[in-house]
Amino acid sequence: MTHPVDLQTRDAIAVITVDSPPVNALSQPVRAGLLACVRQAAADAEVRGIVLRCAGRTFIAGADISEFGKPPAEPALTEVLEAIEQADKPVVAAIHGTALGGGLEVALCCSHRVAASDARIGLPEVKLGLLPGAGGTQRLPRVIGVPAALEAMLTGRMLAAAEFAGTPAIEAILEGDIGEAAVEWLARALDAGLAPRRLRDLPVPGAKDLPPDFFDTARKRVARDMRGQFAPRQIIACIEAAVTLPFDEGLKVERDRFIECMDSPQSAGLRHMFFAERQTAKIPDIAAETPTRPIRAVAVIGAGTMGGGIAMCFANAGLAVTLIDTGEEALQRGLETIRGNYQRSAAKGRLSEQDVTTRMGLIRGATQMTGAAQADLVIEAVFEDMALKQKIFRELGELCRGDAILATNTSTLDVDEIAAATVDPSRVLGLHFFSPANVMRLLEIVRGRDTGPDVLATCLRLAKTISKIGVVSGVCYGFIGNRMLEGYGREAGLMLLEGAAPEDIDRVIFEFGLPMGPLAMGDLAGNDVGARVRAQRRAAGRLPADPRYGAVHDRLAALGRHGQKTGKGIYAYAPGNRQPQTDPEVTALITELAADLGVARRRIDDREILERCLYPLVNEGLRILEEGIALRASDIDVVWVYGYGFPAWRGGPMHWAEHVGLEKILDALRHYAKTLGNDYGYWTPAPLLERLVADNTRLADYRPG
Ligand code: 3H9
Repeated sequence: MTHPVDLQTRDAIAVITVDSPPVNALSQPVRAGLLACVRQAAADAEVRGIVLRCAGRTFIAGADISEFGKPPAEPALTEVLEAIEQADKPVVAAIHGTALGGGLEVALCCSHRVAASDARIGLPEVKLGLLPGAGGTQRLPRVIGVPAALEAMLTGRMLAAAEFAGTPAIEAILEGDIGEAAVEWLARALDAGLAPRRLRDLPVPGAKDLPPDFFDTARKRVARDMRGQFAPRQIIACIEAAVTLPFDEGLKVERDRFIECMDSPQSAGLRHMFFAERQTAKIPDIAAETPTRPIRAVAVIGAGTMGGGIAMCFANAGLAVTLIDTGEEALQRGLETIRGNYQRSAAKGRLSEQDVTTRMGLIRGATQMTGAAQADLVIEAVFEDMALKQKIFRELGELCRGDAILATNTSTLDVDEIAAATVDPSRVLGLHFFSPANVMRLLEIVRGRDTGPDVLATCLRLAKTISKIGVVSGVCYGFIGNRMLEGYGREAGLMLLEGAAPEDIDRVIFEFGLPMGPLAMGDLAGNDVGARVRAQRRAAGRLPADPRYGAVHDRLAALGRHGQKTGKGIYAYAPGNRQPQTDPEVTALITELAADLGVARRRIDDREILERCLYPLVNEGLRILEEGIALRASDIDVVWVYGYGFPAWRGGPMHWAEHVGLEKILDALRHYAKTLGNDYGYWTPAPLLERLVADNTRLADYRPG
């Protein structure tokens, strides 16, 4: 196709077709084509009405996001919209697939809209740190009312077009080919005297009946639920303008606020994440057409919290799962926990009783490993013990079908060592789920030395099937995410000894945008867990010989202060209350420990807290990148946003680092090496950081050799 927009006229109806795969985004050629075709059809005296349709899988899915941040190219979308809205004959948008963002805004400028029964509409700009900038904030409230429009724009959620059938939003739901059906609908409507109608001329329904504090309440809600985000507040302001100002003035408010959003670092971060998420499945040495193995039946070994959560992921996607635990009691407990989780979701209205029955019906329990014999994929989720895992893999290698994929959910052990227990290590890899496995979107897919390309490709596809974002990691201790967590946790502990209050460390990280700080997170995960891992690593000679390393948390664990589960950790917790309370006992304990270790205490300001928590994390990310453990910086960002709650609007730690400035980070590492000492290499810059700064190269452009 040379032109992405085509015009054909038949029986006095002009059909304009946008054909710009994959999603008919409003790129410059599409805008130019639309403008030319609309003008031509509008000026043609023979044409009674116009149908605007799209070829391929969807109606226009929005502005072309890859053009954002570049110099604007003519024609502007507003010019196209004006031509559509000002046509003196009816223009019908024929919607199939998803009409999103600028795509829906185009449809709202048409005089009428019809849709296929499964079509969806939405204004998802907020997910890109933007607001609908082509009239959506002014037109949508005029057709679906203020509360529904506000909800749609703040959540960015897609709505079923059928929900609005028979309203000015969607005049009719049509069966069959939507383009053909729309032409017939328009011909009949024209015969019945259909005239163009502009949504801009409609009043905002129910505007007078809104409670006086409607917008203030919305502002309070976004301050709480969308903490730190810029675009939601701007969206509210625009909708308020739709209610209080004439249409054209409202449009002007929208334009100004849209530009502010577009220029914000938050939108840059979220746009980066949009493409980052879609990059993760692209593996340079694995062709897109690599054959994948069918996965219909899955076996999960270990019915603990992790195994149960993993089983739920597959049942939720409609796959049969065998949950295996050699202890009958543990198995029954695991199955009951799963049922309880589903029932809680049903009680909240998120699942129907039928869903609960269907999903539980897909999960079968077994106490023998032979339960895995027919599985296409087996995931081992027993506790972190190399000998135990090797034994399981040896057994699986013998009893499973030759083409079955064998995966370990280990978060710390060497996947290659586990794979070596089987005859065919090419079918082994790591599938590292994050807790709670049925909720967290991240799946680290650990590629072993011998993992087969089709095995990897199958698991990347599978991640999509179970609604996860799969990120490929090489083999190393902690893989991408937990390896980077190490320095973050280490510095939090050291700063406690040096004089920072726990609540200050957690506040700084919370204010930065993470859901909680490192100390509150430790209390949630259990300080005993970390202490056990440290003890093992220390025994294996894998920890720095630094007596301060993990000292505070080891002491807490030794005192039984395991965190929320024991009511005491770094903080104290009142029974039944997760709100952390400062505990003077802990303050005394830390002060005493610091004295024992000879650590001088001082005041540590917020800036130092932030830098010491996050710069080591970034520095480790650069090592991970240089070693080829991560394929690209943006994969690391995806891991941290979806696995650890790093704010998406900061674009993940690596994008954020670039925003801060790599040179500034390098200077800070050198500064801390000097002021805090660098006996254990904590502040040694990653060689890649030094090179990128010396060569003035962007991290986003770096690919491991
Ligand atoms: C906007 O409209 C602003 C206006 O209000 C104001 C302007 C003045 N642009 O997701 P998929 C690519 S803001 C460029 O895997 P699916 C995507 O990168 C926009 N590219 O498919 C991928 O490329 P690749 C508001 C886009 O079937 C390929 O298409 N609209 C765009 O799972 C397939 O994408 C949105 O935010 C785009 N707009 O889901 C909608 N969209 O193959 C964003 C997609 O090279 N898009 N691509 O990796 C979506 O939500 C999903 O893509 C969609 C399809 C649901 C449409």
